Amino acid sequence: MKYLKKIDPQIFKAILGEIKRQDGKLELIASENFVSRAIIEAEANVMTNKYAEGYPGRRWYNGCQFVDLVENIAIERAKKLFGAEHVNVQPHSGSQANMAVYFSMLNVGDTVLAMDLRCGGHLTHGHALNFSGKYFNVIPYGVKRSTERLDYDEIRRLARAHKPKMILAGASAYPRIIDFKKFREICDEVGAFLLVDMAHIAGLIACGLHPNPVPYAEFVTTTTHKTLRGPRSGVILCRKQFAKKIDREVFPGIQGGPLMHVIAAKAVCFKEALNPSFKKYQAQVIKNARALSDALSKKGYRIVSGGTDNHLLLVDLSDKNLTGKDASRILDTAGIVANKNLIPFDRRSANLTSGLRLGTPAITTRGIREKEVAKIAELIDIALKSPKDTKVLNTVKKKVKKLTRRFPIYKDLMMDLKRA
Ligand code: DSN
Repeated sequence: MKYLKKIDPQIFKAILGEIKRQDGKLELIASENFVSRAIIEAEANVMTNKYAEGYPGRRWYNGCQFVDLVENIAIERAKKLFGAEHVNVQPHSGSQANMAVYFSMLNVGDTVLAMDLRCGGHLTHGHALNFSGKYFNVIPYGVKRSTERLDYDEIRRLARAHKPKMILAGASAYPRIIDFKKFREICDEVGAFLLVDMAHIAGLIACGLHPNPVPYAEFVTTTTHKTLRGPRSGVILCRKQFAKKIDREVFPGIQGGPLMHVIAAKAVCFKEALNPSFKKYQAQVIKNARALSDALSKKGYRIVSGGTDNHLLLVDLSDKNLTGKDASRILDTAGIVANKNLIPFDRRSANLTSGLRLGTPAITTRGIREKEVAKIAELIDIALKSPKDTKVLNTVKKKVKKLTRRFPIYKDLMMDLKRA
């Protein structure tokens, strides 16, 4: 980045700061990860210059032979990875992937059944200020109070009562396996089509460590940067019969020119995910999440639903005299990054929350395993027990630093930057 350093030292410095922050803190935000150097190189290059509105072989601009190559490779790899009939790799984000499905299949005002945000759903699953909540009649379903797991009988009851045109399965903060077959059965009973937003668990699904929704759902959307460990972006998988509708809705429906450099990076992400080593990584992500859940549980923290089947867990802080907001701020001071999160039936507002969401994709990428996870649980506990004790928080911070030094991330990038 020597050119950047010379031309725009302010931005150079900020990027350097961000690399150091990512390397020097323990990243437990469940939706974040660290991409490979190959993905960074695929994304940061001259493909950003190219306009390619349209699809491979039928673009509105000339000079698309190389970006066509890239997009076709990305599509074929994603099809293979998830066993999909048709793939659109152009959505800029998960939200836009979801928007394309809504707008291609629904009319404004149509009824949709989707997971309640207060129980783990996403903004695009019906938040009042989001396009989904503004333009569609979204009926929320939640989890059972006693188990904090999806209640398929209740989902069926709601589906029968409201006759939705679409049922949306998938979540941003749900630690358990989702039964897509059951969702399919409910959809068939009421004549709805099924959209699965698998953004959080796409990496696990790619490796067969969570059931694959593709055989059950007409549409599956995902981001590519969470467990899938690719660039920030989105993808739509669908059945062949909807291919034209979806493609038309992405472009020209809701997007213009695709980001070809990001599509190149997505292609590399899918190649990495097809490699057998990716399965080992995902299996370790789950082992680490379980280890974190068990260790915190032993220290007296209540884990929502009693544990986890995937890459994340939700810690209930209601009996700790701490809000999720306070807890995440305290942990950040100590070098541990996590986010506040509503827990099912939370009595606090979305701004304060009673929960803390913790995920293991990023720490696992840097090589951390169960033994270190137990240590991390201990550090979390020490920090949360002494929220106002600067001395204690500083000691935790030092221990976090020591741990991150043992498991560096972006060592080569740091070397390059030092040389710049
Ligand atoms: N914002 C993401 C998350 O943190 O779960 C969802 O897209």
